[in-house]
Formats: sequence, C-alpha cells, structure tokens
Amino acid sequence: MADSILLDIAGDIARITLNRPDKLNSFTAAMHGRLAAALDQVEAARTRVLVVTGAGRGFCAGQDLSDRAAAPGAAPVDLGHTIETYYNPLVRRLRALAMPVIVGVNGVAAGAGANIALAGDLVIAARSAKFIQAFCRIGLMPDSGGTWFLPRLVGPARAAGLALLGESLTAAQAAQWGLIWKMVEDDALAGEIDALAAHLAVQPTRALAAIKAALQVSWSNGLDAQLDLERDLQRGLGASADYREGVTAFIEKRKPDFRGA
Ligand code: T3D
Repeated sequence: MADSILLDIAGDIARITLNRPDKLNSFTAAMHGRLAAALDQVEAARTRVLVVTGAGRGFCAGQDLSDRAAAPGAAPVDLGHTIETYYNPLVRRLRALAMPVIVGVNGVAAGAGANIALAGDLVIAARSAKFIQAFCRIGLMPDSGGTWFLPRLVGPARAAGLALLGESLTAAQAAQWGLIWKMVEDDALAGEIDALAAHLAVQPTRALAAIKAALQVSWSNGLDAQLDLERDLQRGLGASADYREGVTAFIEKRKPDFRGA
C-alpha cells in the first residue's frame, strides 16, 4: 500500500504530500500518525520552509468518513477525542512551526481539509480548487480552527455563509475574499510553489518566524501588547547574524546571503 504521507527534504525545503488520491486525501488515523512523524522529521532537519500539498485531483476532503459511526455496525466515535488527538495538534503545529508553511491547494479542500489549508501561512490555490466547509452537510460544525480562521480572514458575514451553507467556494472567489494568498492557473501551481519555496528558503528565517508569530498573536492582542511584542521580537532579531548580514549587504550594495541564523 502506498504511503499516505510523502515527505521530501531537499536542502532547506521540506515538502509534504497528502497521498490518498483515490479518497481525495481524506484523513485516517494512520495518516495522521504518518503526518505527525513527517513533521517531526521536518523540525529535526531544521528546514527553512515547508510546502504542503495533495496528490491527485484533490487537496484533502477532511476526515475519512468510511470509519465513522454511520458505517453499518460501527460503534459511535468520540469526535471530541479524535479532534483532540489528531486535528487540533496538527493545526497547532503548523501554526507554531518556526518557518513559513506554503499550502498548495491543488484541488478540492473540504471539511477539516479546508481548515488545515487555512492554517498555512501562504495559501496558493489552483483555479480548479474549491473550498468547502462541508461539515454542516453531515451534521457537524467546522473544526480544525474553521470558526476562528474564517471570520478573521473573510469577515463575519462571509464566515457565516460559508459555515452555515457548506457551499463550494471557487479558488478565484477565495482569493478575491482574502481567504487565501492567491489563485493561479492549474498548470502554473507547481512552478509557483517551487519559486515561492526557493525564495523563502534563502530569506532570514528567524525574521520570518517572528513575523509569523507576531501576526498570529495580533488577532488577540491589543495594540499596547502588540507593540511590546514587536519590541521584544525585534530585540532578538537585532542580535541575529542575518540582521547583520542584511545591513552589511545593503551598505555594500550586494545581495544578502541569509543563513537563517
Ligand atoms: O470524525 C472526526 O474525527 C471529526 C472530525 C471531522 C473533520 C471533518 O473533516 S468532517 C468533514 C468530512 N468531509 C466531508 O464531509 C467531505 C466529504 N466529501 C465530499 O463531500 C466530496 O467528496 C467532495 C465535495 C470533497 C468532492 O466531491 P467529488 O464529486 O469531486 O468527489 P467524490 O466522487 O465525492 O469523491 C471521490 C472519492 O473520494 C469517492 O470514493 P469512490 O466512490 O471513488 O471510491 C469518495 O467516496 C471519496 N471521498 C471523498 N471524500 C471522502 C471520501 N472518502 C471518505 N471520506 C471522505 N471525507
């Protein structure tokens, strides 16, 4: 059986591919385990950027529903337990990774699959991709951070529409609404992701991690707390080798050689 998670680490760039294409890369418990192990490897390798994408025509259709309570004879599953065990740690982990996470949404992203995509820092979708808060179609509510990401990204009215109606949102509309960073033509997605990953891999990684952390906290901080946080993070960055290199390169009118330190 093919591995449900593919991991490729090449230099400073890690790529994780969700790989159950025949089931639109929907999550099983085993796949969650493989993904957690892959993220362990990414962190151990200290890469400077992570790309997450899906194999085949879908990005991820959320939880694999074939082993849930509706299956004939199946015992009810404690969904709170599975969310606590699998989905919440995954979203927290992607948000906390000290490197930018690019999510390449190559096709439909539904249920938890949509919200795991939104946990990325830069979400790029192919024109044919769709985002579906499919939860209400099966008697559930958005999880994996959906009720937190959606109102912040697209505002309360659109968040309510997406979550309550469970309708399909095109990639073009998602980009127009600010749900994602950008939409590109299907045949341009791989090249766009490669170029972005290559760019980010030679940027000052500590600064990017600080930007990521500060932007996340800004959603709950007041201005005073955020100003204090910026001061503290900037103090740390001011002592970094990459900052010294950035300033030196500017003075010497050359391209900086950032090492991520
Ligand atoms: O349970 C817990 O632990 C709580 C956590 C829940 C988190 C969640 O994610 S709940 C939401 C779960 N996801 C869904 O409800 C989405 C279900 N899928 C769909 O609605 C549709 O597949 C799509 C709209 C995403 C795509 O539609 P379409 O027509 O392009 O493809 P398809 O024909 O429906 O799917 C292709 C195959 O993938 C098909 O298998 P088959 O018939 O060819 O053997 C289909 O059954 C399978 N598939 C798609 N999504 C899932 C799935 N199999 C299992 N689980 C899925 N989620």
